Amino acid sequence: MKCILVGDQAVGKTTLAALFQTRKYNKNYNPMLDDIMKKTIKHNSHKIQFNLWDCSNTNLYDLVRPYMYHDTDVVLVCYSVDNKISLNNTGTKWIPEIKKYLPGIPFILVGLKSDLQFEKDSVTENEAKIVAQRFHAQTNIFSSALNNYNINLLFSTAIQISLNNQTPYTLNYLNADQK
Ligand SMILES: Nc1nc2c(ncn2[C@@H]2O[C@H](COP(=O)(O)OP(=O)(O)OP(=O)(O)O)[C@@H](O)[C@H]2O)c(=O)[nH]1
Ligand SMILES: [Mg+2]
Repeated sequence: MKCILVGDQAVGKTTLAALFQTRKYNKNYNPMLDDIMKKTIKHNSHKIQFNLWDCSNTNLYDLVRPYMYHDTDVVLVCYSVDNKISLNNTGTKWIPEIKKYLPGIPFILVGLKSDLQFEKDSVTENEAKIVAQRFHAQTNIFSSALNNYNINLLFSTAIQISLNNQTPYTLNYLNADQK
């Protein structure tokens, strides 16, 4: 099962990925590190590997990034709640890019750093909802790695969407692997 993180620079993707892997907030995490975080989850008594890919946003990577998209089951399109431009860029850059390279693949619109949602000029839940509806996101979730807010909800939703998006063949294969 493959889930990718995309979104503007510094919105908190790597911090989220690190939290997913280690279950604790690490503000010293190396922000340059692109990585694949792996976790085995149980589904109906079968083990499934959930792979979270942290796709770098560096412009240099614009040409190579699409190669990382292959075989994705679900996308987390991220922006930072304290940065309206990053929300705007989901609609102008990130969602069009995944619709181009991953047509029909479901995505969640994710507002990271939700601990900053009451700061001046931050994104409101209503603004996020409008973007999510306009671009047909499966859902939209505010979360904070700092406060560990909605992190479980975010990944359990992503896993559920991935499962629904698996072809029967893949699921059979995974189940057979356990025997
Ligand atoms: N307040 C707050 N800050 C956060 C949170 N998550 C990450 N940050 C901070 O935001 C900054 C950027 O985080 P990264 O995880 O490196 O962001 P990124 O999206 O991976 O950035 P690039 O790899 O450059 O695209 C760091 O200083 C983090 O400590 C959060 O939930 N709340
Ligand atoms: Mg990063």
